[in-house]
Amino acid sequence: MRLSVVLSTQETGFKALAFKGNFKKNVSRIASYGYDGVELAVRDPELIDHNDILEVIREHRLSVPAIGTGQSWQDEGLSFTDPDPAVRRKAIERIESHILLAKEINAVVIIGSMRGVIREGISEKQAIDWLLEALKICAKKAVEQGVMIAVEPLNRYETPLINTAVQGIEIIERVGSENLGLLLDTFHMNIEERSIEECISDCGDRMFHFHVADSNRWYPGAGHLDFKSILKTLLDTGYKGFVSGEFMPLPDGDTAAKRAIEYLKKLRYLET
Ligand code: LER
Ligand code: MN
Repeated sequence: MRLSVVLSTQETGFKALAFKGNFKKNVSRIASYGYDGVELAVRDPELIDHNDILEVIREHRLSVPAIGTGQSWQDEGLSFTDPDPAVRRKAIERIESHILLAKEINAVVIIGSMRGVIREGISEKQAIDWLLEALKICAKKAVEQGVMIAVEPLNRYETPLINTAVQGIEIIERVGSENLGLLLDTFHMNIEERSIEECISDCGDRMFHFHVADSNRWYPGAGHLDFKSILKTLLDTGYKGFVSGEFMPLPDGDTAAKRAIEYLKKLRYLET
């Protein structure tokens, strides 16, 4: 099982990431701690130098399993369910641009916060219709480019749209594209699912990516989740992807990243 940790390519208001700021320095530290990859949180792919980024990543022999896109919502307010068609269009175009970057670095594109929320005066049906429309356009682009998209169920305090894996599977089945799967995140599952293990087993091979944080969104080992059981269940599904640390930089990003990998290595699943 390979491990990665989330690194933002720019400053952001999003709190649950261990690394942001100096890209080169951060990538070098992540590699030195023993990680196999970095998950890149990219607000706008047009504002970063793809070649520079690739060079630094390759220099440290790291993979990029996934690209997080949520900052387009958190920092710019773009979403698939905004009542303004121009904002919805911009959100779709933004994800299309993430898809092109993902193709270059062989990564999965994450759709988490970019689905948006249900705005006042908008019915749930309308929001879901907009979401389906956007996902269909993005899935078509993903198929053309040979890129996979992972939709992430998020807890109820972030959005009323797709809180559980069952709702996630329903939406990807309605879109009906092989290139669309799920990203499960232990922090969100701990809030929304009856059993984290059952949820992982039910999701099976529809899981394209996996996020870990403990119950308090600190690094794994800092809360009360049973990662031994969670990761065993994940491996039993045949999951071959990365386990990616998306946690708060507490007590600071470097300590959190080091403690996470130390703790997860002790569970002895990383060799397989
Ligand atoms: C992103 O992966 C995530 O888990 C969310 O909490 C972002 O809003
Ligand atoms: Mn997540």
